[in-house]
Amino acid sequence: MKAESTGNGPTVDDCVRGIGESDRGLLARAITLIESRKPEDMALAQELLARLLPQTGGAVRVGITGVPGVGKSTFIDALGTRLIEQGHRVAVLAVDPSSSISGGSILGDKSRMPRLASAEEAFIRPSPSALSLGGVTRRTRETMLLCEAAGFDVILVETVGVGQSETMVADMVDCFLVLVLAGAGDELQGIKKGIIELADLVAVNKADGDNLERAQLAKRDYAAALRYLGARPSSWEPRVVTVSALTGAGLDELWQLVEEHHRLLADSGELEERRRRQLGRWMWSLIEEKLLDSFRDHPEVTKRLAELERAVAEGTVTPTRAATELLTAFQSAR
Ligand SMILES: Nc1nc2c(ncn2[C@@H]2O[C@H](COP(=O)(O)OP(=O)(O)OP(=O)(O)O)[C@@H](O)[C@H]2O)c(=O)[nH]1
Ligand SMILES: [Mg+2]
Repeated sequence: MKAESTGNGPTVDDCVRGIGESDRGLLARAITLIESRKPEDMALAQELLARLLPQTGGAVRVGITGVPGVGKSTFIDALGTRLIEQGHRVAVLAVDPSSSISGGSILGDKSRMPRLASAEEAFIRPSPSALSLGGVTRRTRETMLLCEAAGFDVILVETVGVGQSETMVADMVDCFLVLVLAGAGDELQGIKKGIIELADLVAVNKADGDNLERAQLAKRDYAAALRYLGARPSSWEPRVVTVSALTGAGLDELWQLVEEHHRLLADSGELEERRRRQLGRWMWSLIEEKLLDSFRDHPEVTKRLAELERAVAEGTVTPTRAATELLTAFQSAR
């Protein structure tokens, strides 16, 4: 892709126009540009984003997490299909830091979302393969903005509990939904890892058939756990519901809660405040990432790093001394 029409790719102008017209092909190519690691592409991507920024921010942004097998793909397919029937346009994005290791994304897998994948009003984008979680989340945030500019009014961001991915997703959405199962173990899932503390909504999935009663009991347990966690800095009280992604039971009620949450936050000014804080943290995480990259790539650092790491592990050099030496080498040779 070129800024001017010197090559065969669409120009930034083409992308701005195409995305404004909800051209899915151009949206996909613009996302590819966002995901590129080539410096010239990155510059074009930033130019494109700057041009589109006034058209962004209009969607309800929902993060969805849950352990493998909880039913995320089934849930997103069922919920997304309903939303489309109600006239929404739904974009599904994924944050999967493991995709860079496995080489392919396990999330945003279109074959597990058959109805949504074939719908004109839906757009599914798997997790970008990038080296770091920071890289994956930056690209997902920017992709979210492109989707909003293309007129998608619901953005669903899916993630699994790998490392910090849940925290990162909670920090890019308006509403964070945790899917859980009834009685999989004694522990309430997500409590120990602090994920439930991030939740605006908890949905006990697979509340169908023989499992219905257990799901209702689990709902009570989670509601009690949320009360136990106490007050948060928000006027919204987190809620627990039971759903069945398979039968569709509870999905309408759940979406009503998402909308209620959004209205409440918008009316109280918390939504704007939340998004502003997210942008500030995002900027800082980019700074940290870039600084760390240039530190690691610095010749003086790479020369000494392995040896100092070994010495620290063996206890012959203190971590403080090693860190100081590396930072001094980094700063002095610029
Ligand atoms: N009974 C029942 N089964 C469900 C429900 N939702 C999902 N399942 C089944 O649970 C299994 C896992 O569902 P997925 O949607 O693939 O789960 P996932 O969370 O996306 O899993 P990963 O992509 O591996 O993280 C599938 O066999 C689904 O058919 C539900 O509400 N009720
Ligand atoms: Mg899945």
